[in-house]
Amino acid sequence: PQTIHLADYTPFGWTVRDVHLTVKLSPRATRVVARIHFAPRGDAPAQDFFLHGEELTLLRAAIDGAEVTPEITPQGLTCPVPDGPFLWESEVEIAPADNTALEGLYMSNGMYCTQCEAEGFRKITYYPDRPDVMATFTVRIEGDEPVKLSNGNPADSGAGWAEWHDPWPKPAYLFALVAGDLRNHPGSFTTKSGKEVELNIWVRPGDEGKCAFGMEALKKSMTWDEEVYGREYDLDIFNVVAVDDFNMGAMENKGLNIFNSSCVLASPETSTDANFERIEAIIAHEYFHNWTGNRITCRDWFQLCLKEGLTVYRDSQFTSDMRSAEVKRISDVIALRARQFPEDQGPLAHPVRPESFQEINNFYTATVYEKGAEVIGMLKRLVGDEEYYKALDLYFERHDGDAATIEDWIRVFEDATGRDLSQFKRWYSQAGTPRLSVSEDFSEGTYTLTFRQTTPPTPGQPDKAPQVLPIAVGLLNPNGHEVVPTTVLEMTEAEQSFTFEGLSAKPVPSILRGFSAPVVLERDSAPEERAFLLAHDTDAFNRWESSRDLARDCLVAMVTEGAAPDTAWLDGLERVIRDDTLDPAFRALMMGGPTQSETAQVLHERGHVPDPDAIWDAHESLRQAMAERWQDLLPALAEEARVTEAYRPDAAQSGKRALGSAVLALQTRLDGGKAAEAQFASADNMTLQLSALACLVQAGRDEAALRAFHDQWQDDRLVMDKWFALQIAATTPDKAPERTAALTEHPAFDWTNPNRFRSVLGALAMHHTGFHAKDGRGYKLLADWLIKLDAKNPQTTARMCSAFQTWKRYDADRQALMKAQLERIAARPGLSPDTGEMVSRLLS
Ligand code: B3K
Ligand code: ZN
Repeated sequence: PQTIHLADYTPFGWTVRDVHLTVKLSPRATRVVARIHFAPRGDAPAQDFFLHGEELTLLRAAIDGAEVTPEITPQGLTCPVPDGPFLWESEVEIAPADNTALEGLYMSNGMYCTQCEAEGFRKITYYPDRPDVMATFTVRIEGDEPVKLSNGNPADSGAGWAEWHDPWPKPAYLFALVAGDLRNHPGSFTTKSGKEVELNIWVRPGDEGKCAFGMEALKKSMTWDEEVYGREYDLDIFNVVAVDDFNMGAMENKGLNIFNSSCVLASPETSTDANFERIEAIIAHEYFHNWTGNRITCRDWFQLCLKEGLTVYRDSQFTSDMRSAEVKRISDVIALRARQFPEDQGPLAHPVRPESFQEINNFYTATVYEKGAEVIGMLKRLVGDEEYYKALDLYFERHDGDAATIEDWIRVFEDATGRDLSQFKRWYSQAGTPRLSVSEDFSEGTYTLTFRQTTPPTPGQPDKAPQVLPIAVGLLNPNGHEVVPTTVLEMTEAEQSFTFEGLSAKPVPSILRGFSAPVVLERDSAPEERAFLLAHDTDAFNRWESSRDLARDCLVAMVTEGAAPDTAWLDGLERVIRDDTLDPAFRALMMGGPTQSETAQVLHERGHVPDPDAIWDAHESLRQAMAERWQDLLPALAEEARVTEAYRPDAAQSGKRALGSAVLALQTRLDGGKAAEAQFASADNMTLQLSALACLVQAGRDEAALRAFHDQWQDDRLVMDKWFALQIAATTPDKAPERTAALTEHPAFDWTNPNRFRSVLGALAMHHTGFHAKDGRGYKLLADWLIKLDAKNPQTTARMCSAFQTWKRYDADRQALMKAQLERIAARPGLSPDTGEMVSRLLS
């Protein structure tokens, strides 16, 4: 396999004026006729005319009307071409019904659909399939399917055909086509300049009733982008389609977003509060790409974070505005630590802007997305809100219609703010999570904080330079009053001190408020100080964080020294949980505590080898101690969490239900599942039903409930995904691998459907103790299935290989077992390049 380097970028030698496609649909013999106008561009180095094309049968090719015979390889074709502009015509045949990789044109439940990002268009026709080649597209679809959709505006249609025209030049990865027997949930939106936009959510017959929430989310997103970023929609129509077989969440194709049905379909009976929040965020994310991704796209795939980091940042701002900003920030940091930190600290570590890759699909990672968004957040904190929006205005003005780079992005900020951002730019090129330690000094009214930063080596980057760290700090006096409100310290050196004058007593610092930089903060503060911040900090994030720190210390002591749960921390936590002036969602988060993988990560960071069984035991005894300690408090909290009005998936109600399920989980430890059984029987929404079922599984009292749930929902594929996942996720370690194996034999286990595959094998990978079963049966089971799936769907297989990314953290026996499975995958004849690249990076 070939490695591609950022440093080797060269522009394509031709521009494409326009593309005309005729797609004659047929499951095993779709014909694609392309007519493309090319013109040489003077500013590109001399090169052969090369068009990407994979798995295509070329039937005919012509240049300016004269037949030609190109030279064909598995990657594409070359052909002599005239010196000036010319018309390229080709006709190819493809078989969407045989396309199990779900990339290019494929079929899902009888419906045609496409996924072209990153490099799927080359499986539809011969084309310069690279994001810096932008063109207008006209697409004619021929077929009997009642609904036929493509990008842009509808141009014309007749019996058995429909034509679409997209006036906005775009790269091929944003091309989309959908055809099938679909029903629409219609809507409309008037933009701020008075333009009427037709909106549709297209679904399979029977799913019409699950579209209303997505439609409202879309309208809210359109309004928000106008109000906050001044960005208006730019076509007459915006279509969203739900498909069941999809490799990821959703795709921002111009004017025709395609969604994994799990990321758009919602109803109170079938979706949890968390599903609703995620759907709202993904609808927003894909919509926001219309400006950050589509109108301004990426020059090459190394610049992926240009659109993804920024768009994730924008969707997190949107969710903060729609719901609770504090709760969103805490949830984002939990997710960052769970997904991005392990990546950044293991064999898969790579910069936010990678410098080389074999398969770009392997770089749609938490680092590119979530750390990419953190980088934007830091930039905003450093320059301030006003300058940030000034810079964004300039970005849209200067680069509209461009395929841009991170250099362009940084230059916009430098020009708009007058700052030198050369050191800041390191965030894009240097991989790894910086560690930040801090010491303090107080004398004669002057308080000094001294910070040190180091970043451990990552693959290919042994030496790290200091990063620019915005460190948000506030100071509290010993009475718990804030004496210095949040101030952003700008750290640029490896070691740097900051002073605060005129203090009458030694203050208590609240450091890294709002998690102002994605670092590991190493601070050996006294437990009393953490308890003090838990009680008094005005920054909600750090209030939560101080409790989390105490929880981490407590769990580490329990695992490594057999210590008892820390009662002082539990007392402090109880005061917060009891405080009914605080948002129930925030209190639910406070009750949550670290996951077992997080404890493993913390142990690893502190130089211990994590033992999954010991971690399980420690978590169990801690939860049990909480339940017993709070047994008188739980009924009152349950009462407070009760929602009496009709179900609404908004922040207020979801927060209450989140508190309720945290309480129920503890209560189940005291009553063996009585309360959970009652809730399961009376639940009229999926949030309550599923949280009750989780408790019953946990308590081992699940047979009847699992059967009832199955019988109730067996015809709803998205709910059945939950049924599969939950009984693995919530079970005890000894049962997790067996249950997984048994569920792979279930008649409803359609392993070619990525959602179903993930709901079973993904649930195993996320069951920390179950996956890490000492005899290696968890590892073997996952590897067996990855090998099997790879032959059909390399993208989903490769992505799921990251379950092994922390393998070097564990004891020698487990390491050997995991390594053996990775080697077994690597040795598989015919392994896809996608999975091949992942396992070789994991083993390196
Ligand atoms: N841009 C797509 C992801 C495409 C993934 C290709 N393997 C969805 C998104 O980030 O919005
Ligand atoms: Zn995106």
